[in-house]
Amino acid sequence: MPHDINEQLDRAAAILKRAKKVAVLTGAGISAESGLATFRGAGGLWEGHRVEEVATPRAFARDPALVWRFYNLRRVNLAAVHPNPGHFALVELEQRLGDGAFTLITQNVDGLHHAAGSRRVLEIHGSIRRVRCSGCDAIEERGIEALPELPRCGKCHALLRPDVVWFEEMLPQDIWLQAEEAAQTCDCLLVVGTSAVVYPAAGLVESARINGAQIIEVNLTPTPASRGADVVLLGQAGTILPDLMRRLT
Ligand code: BV8
Repeated sequence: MPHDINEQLDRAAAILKRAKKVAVLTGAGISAESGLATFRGAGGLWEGHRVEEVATPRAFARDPALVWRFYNLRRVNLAAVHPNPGHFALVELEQRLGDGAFTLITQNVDGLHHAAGSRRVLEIHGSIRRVRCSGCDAIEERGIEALPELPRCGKCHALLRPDVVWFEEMLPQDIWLQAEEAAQTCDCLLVVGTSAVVYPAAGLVESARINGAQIIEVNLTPTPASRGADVVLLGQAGTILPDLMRRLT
């Protein structure tokens, strides 16, 4: 089927205009135009490891220095990174809808939605701007300051770890329950820049759909979420989302 982007954008705008409650699910693709590498596909490898190999509790137990090198590099990179028009378009969408009608669920750990000004943000995979003690579980905001290769807890001296959700770990339950609720009660779920392969996050799309939400997807390429989507907008989030916002006025 030919992909007439203007027609698809108009269809998506019509869905968003009708929706009383909107949820958004974002992934690494929305930060790509800010200069952050995505996880899968070209450039998605780090020191010959896939993210699924570095971001696990087993990897941290085996070689914490390797894991910290991966996260320290990403933390340091954030100093030169700023939100892009895709992030700002979602701030605009939140402002249009108002409190109680908008939830932004992100798999990203970069903090760029907050930096852009989004308010109702659920970081379901945590944040690399925080550290958590692997011994006493104390959580500390550390921004993007450089950390030693093996940082230790000031209270109990156990190793600190990034406060993110690794593979094979449970998501933070309170945040996850809010994300599920938002997906199950929205009229429209906007799915942006995610390969939609990491669960349970990817399951939110199906969950929204079976509860009657319309699905709009924004991505460079089709994903497993495209099959059940009402509108698939193929292109860069930093171009598509601002265009979509202009069509809401
Ligand atoms: C759990 C966080 C219960 C920190 C990340 C089989 C065996 C074992 C486990 C499983 C299994 N099957 C499923 C599982 C569960 C597993 C999973 O889903 N695995 C998959 C990969 C098979 N999930 C878990 O383990 C989760 N926990 O299930 O708990 C449990 C308990 C014990 C044992 C088993 C289960 C926890 C998952 C959390 C993973 N955390 N990292 C960090 O960032 O370092 S994963 C990582 O992937 C990212 O953080 C991100 O959050 C997530 C999703 O990736 P995306 O954001 O989608 O990024 P990706 O690169 O893939 O895609 C980018 C997309 O953007 C592309 O589509 C591209 O086309 C597009 N794009 C690019 N540029 C643009 C663009 N689009 C628009 N505009 C652009 N400019």
